[in-house]
Amino acid sequence: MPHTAPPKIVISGSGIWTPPEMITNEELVESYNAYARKFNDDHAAQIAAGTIEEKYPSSERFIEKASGIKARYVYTRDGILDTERMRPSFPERREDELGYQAEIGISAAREALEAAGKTGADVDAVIVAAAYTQRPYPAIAIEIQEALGIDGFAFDMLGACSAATFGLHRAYDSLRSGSAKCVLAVNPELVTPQVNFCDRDSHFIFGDVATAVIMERLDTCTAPACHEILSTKALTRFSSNIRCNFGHMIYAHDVEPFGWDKLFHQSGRKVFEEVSPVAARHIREHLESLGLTPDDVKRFWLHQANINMNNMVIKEVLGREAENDLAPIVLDRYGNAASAGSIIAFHLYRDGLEKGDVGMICSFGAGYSVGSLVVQRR
Ligand code: CO8
Repeated sequence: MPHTAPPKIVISGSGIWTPPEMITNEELVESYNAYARKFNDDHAAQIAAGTIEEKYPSSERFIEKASGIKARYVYTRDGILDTERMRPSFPERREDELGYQAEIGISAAREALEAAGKTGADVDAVIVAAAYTQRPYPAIAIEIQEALGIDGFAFDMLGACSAATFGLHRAYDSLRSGSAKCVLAVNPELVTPQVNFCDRDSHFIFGDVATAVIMERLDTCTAPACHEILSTKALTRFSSNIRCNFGHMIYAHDVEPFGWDKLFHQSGRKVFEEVSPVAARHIREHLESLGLTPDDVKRFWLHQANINMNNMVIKEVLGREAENDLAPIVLDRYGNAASAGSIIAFHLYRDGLEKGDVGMICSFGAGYSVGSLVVQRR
């Protein structure tokens, strides 16, 4: 049998939907502190008796220093800052209306299609990859497929912080094997409904966004510039240090369906200390496997959970501090947008590389999971 080389695969377009509304640290802290004062007043007797823990105030200075986050975009501010509610308000949509995640995913997808010079008719696979899907079925990906007039197949996949990169890995594998010829990968990260805005440790972390990427074979690409995928690499290690226990079993559990553990919760310090070295090692080993050194990489588009974590990872990878544009930061204004962080960074900072320059997209976090793609500007 003659050996045929696998096709070259490229990212030919990317897109983003950024919510029109934003909440600053100042606003979030003001509302949390008002909520905490009222909670302490309402539970003064139990706090004095030691049966309930007092709530301590949140601080803007802490948030910015500990995380690098100054503000976050949100689908809606409605309800989040209301001290009687402390969660966003999303009116339930009818079954014949477009769902929320499909809506934001479609906006990002349209921009990605346009950048790639493609229409829905050119695409034959849709992957929705996110930390959450708002329902198990029908898949959000199939709803997006239908709305954009795409043939072929579509499916949803979860993967927490690495959903987006793992989704791109699946797109790459499908294109290499020939099971698809043009893939739309979408990350509708609508995460604020899962944030515990009553939890001082995590109320400031997350924001909403949707990102999308078009991946295809180089020989079908008509975009003026594209990024060839040189290699993909993934790693997972089980940890409950970032966890959400909400799921379909709750109906049968006879427990409080909206208890604190059913929302996002984590041991942030442990995550920081355990994930950073794993991510740095993964990046070095992935590059080494291609005969590359970290200094060969012109841009790192990293997961956006914490600026100190990104600085630590980059310092460990390079053995020195990085220049400003080597590993762009978007979490100051986007917050942690779950798995979409590295794709936001790629989308906003993909320009400025010369033909032949190498870059790396890398996610790390819940699971634990690390996912990377080494790309080359063409
Ligand atoms: N204001 C003031 N003080 C505070 C606050 C606050 N808001 N929060 C905590 N403190 C206090 C603590 O109580 C503690 O006080 P003490 O010293 O008296 O005990 C002190 O500040 C220090 O606390 P920490 O040690 O926890 O602070 P850190 O410096 O570690 O910062 C972070 C906390 C920012 C959470 C940091 O640990 C971090 O970012 N870690 C990495 C976490 C991470 O990467 N997580 C991944 C998230 S998951 C993901 O990215 C996507 C998948 C899930 C999507 C879910 C969407 C809902």
